[in-house]
Amino acid sequence: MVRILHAADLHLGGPVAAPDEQVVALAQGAREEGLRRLVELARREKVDLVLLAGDVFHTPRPPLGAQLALQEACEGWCQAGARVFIAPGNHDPFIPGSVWDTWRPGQGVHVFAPGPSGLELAELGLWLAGAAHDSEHVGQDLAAALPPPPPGLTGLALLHADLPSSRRDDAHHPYAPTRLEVLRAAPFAYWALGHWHKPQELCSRPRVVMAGTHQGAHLDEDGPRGAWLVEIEGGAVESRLVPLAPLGFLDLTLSGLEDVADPGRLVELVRERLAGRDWGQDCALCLRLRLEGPSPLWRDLRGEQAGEGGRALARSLDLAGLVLDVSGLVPPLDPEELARRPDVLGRMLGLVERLARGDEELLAELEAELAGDLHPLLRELEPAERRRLLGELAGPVRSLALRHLWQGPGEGA
Ligand SMILES: [Mn+2]
Repeated sequence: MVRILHAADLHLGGPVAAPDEQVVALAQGAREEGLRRLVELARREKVDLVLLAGDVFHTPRPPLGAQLALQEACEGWCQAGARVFIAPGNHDPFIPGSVWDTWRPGQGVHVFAPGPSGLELAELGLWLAGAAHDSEHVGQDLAAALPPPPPGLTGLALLHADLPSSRRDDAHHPYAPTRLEVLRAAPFAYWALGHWHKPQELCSRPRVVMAGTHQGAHLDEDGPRGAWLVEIEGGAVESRLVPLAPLGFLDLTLSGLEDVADPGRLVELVRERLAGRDWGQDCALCLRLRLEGPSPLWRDLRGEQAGEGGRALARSLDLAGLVLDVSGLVPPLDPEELARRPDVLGRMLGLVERLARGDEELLAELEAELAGDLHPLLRELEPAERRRLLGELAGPVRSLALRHLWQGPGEGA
């Protein structure tokens, strides 16, 4: 059996955002700590090969610390008995003067150069094909050009490449674009890919795996991140993601909090959503929590109290960092009933309800009032589209009015 560690998009030397000041130090060292964990994992699992599918560095000429970190990792992998293969990507293309151009890797480490090539790993019965990006914008389908395995060897492919995804309909991104059909038709048993930062298996036969980054860069790269352990035995290929990012990001929105009056219940609700996901050992979690809609908790989390509330929630939930967004949290009131009140809040909510209904007269008035201040992009829109967008402001404006103008029962507005 051959055991492989497949990782990509380490972006060494690149930033990791610290959305909360509590995680600044963690974020700074997260990529390199993640790399040390990759070495540990290879040692523990006794892997034969380490495959790094591009964007190992964030830039073609990364800082010295990032270069040393990879050097040390390669020494660690080799000492653990693994051979290391790297196929540079669009962030770290193999160009003159780049780190790959000047680095002299030690024995046991191979960096693919531009131009598809393959090499025989006869003792493992394998053929490994790969190619480096030779610019930041490779328009060629490198996957289609990889040399096939000679008879009798199992083929592996190592590449940084883009595929059409559900998010982006345009298939022609200049990052060695290819298609799943191309990968499926080629004679490789395992495609070790990089480029997308979200880890995912794209196909099971042949096995096509986008490794994902080993450490998310910011809150939008949420969910567990790590590297893939691949086992090849005979014709069978198994792969699983091992989460190991030192800093985990999670983006969570909770609504339907009408009956949540006590903070303990809120903590429970968040815990339920955190459970059931494997973040790996020693993962410091940084959560962005959006609370939305009417809730009695609004009172405890308004204005300056949101700061103290956030710190208390972070402690209760054992989080390394918490970004609490309560801008959508409103008092548990009936806006339509309030809209009938004869005061500022009532008048305001009355206008918001008309806005939400798309009241033509009000929208025309608003457009005239805002004409000089509208963003140029908004000004260029068709009037109907512009009015639709203005109408969408009703929700946020209603939240603002309720949060800031309503003082609570008996206190008036
Ligand atoms: Mn990339």
